[in-house]
Amino acid sequence: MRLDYLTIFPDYLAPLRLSLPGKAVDSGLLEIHVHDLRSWAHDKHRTVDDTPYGGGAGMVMKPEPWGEAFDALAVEPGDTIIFTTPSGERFDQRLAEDLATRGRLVFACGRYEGIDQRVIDHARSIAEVREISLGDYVLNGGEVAALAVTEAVVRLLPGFMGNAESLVEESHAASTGGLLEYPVYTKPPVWQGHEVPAVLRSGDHGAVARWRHDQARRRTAQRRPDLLAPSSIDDGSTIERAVPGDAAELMTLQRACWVQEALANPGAPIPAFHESVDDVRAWLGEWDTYVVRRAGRLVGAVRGRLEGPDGTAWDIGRIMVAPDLQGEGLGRALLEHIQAVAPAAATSYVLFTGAGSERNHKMYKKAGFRLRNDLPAPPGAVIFVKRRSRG
Ligand code: JD8
Repeated sequence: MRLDYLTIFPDYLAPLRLSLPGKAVDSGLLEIHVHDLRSWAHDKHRTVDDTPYGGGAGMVMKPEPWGEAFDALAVEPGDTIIFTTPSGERFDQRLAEDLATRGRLVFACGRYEGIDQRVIDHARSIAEVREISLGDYVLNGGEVAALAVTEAVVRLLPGFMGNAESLVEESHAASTGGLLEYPVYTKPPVWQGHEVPAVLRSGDHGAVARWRHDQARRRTAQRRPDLLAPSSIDDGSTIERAVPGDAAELMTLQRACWVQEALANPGAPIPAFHESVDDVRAWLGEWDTYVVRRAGRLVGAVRGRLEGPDGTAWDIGRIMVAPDLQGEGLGRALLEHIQAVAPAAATSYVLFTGAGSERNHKMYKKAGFRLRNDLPAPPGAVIFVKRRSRG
């Protein structure tokens, strides 16, 4: 991959030669060229900025030096010009993975109040253009963002990372379902009175993997619920927080879903049958409720809230999947999701279902829930409980 940088502060990009890319250059994996934009400003002061048309504070970068620079760098249609700008598309791992497929990236690092818009418009006529923002905060120029994008892209290049498989387990990597990383530990086993979690020294790889996954989901739920919100269902359906406007569809769906429960549990009272839209709207205000939509149709839902004597039991309920879509894993995904979004205070999960609802029993046991016949349950129902694994 070839990387070119256009900037009025070439020294700002000196780090490129230091860390990661340095080795890649030596191994021929990478070509790095940093160019001073003033090389294409020909007046005595090598001016690259001027006052903004329409007035206002600050200065704008003149178009001519950029145009000449693109010509001098022989930028061509197969190349990608990256303008780092606060008004760009948000940079993330998915975009990094996309840019890592390119042969040449040309970074246009602006300063002042920005670059004359005609430079971007012109660039679109000679190459692929991506306007990229590092994040929702204001920097003084585009160089820092160019450095960050470079590191995130170059480390994905085949043959670059010493141990490629470590890429697999990273935050935001598609392979981890976009979850944040789990906590990591190394020797000594006890430090400053802090012990390494016993499961990590157990040698039980299955238990370690389950612990790490749960830690990653818990961290993500607490720190970045937005990463969880989209969906952990890989068929394009989205899991979203329910809104009052979902009440009517929810009322309809639950009536459809509990018909099977009624058939599987003759004589058992089914509260879901007797709730009006207003009743549903009312309990939406008392429960954290999530709905699954597929092509706009509400096809599944689940709710959760803290209960129990000390408010540490995450009571899960109304797991529902449209009868015509059952058996595709939507129920399992909803059960996983509602556990993941449980607040930190939750130390256990509890739910009940019809005593005769064998298929539900199977799903809950597979998800690590235990049938607790010793606990009081609503008429015709049984209780399932699962301890929440702690670090
Ligand atoms: C390029 C000039 C400064 C920005 C007036 C402050 C990226 N995530 C990001 N935040 N800021 C930038 C960025 C800022 C830049 C330039 C990128 C060129 N500035 C300007 C507009 C307000 N000053 C960025 N990527």
